[in-house]
Amino acid sequence: MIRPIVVYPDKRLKQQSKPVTEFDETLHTLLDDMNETMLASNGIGLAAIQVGEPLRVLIINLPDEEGNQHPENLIEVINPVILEKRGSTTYTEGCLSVPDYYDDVERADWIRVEFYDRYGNRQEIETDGLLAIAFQHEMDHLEGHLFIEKLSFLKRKKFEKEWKKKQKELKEKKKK
Ligand code: QAP
Ligand code: CO
Repeated sequence: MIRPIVVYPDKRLKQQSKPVTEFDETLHTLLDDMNETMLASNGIGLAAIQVGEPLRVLIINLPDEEGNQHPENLIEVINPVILEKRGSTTYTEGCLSVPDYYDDVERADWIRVEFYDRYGNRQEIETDGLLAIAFQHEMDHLEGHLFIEKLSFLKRKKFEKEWKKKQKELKEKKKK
């Protein structure tokens, strides 16, 4: 089932997510719903809190060169921990909870992460490039952080201004 996406400035996005303790059917349904929701919204990554579940769960599915997403490339990530990180890289990020805003964010360019799959098996991954960026972006959600919090003061002002303008335009449209 597609679940509604929680959008900024909803306070739920600031919540600390709790570790998963039961790798049961409820978790599997959450993961399946998150995947359906992400694909329906043209996302490449989604954290559980973005559908209102404060659990340390995230999914990532990076598209291929043609921009197509494949089910076999889906990574389900439970209770992740960054064990090591190196270097820095900048990427123009977006977020399903901050629709239609994109800006440059600096992050580590190589990470080693420990996590669990849906059955509770421990996994470890070393990665760089877009996958490393996606892991860090989604893991920030688990701590209640959004990419816009990482912008410079001026860029954050630019975001707030554009966001307010958009909200106003949406209100005008509703009146009609
Ligand atoms: C996080 O972001 C991410 O504004 C996932 O209108 C960001 O899936 C991972 C999206 C950067 C790696 C690099 C955003 C879709 C999707 C929008 C997303 C929109 C439609 C964002
Ligand atoms: Co996000």
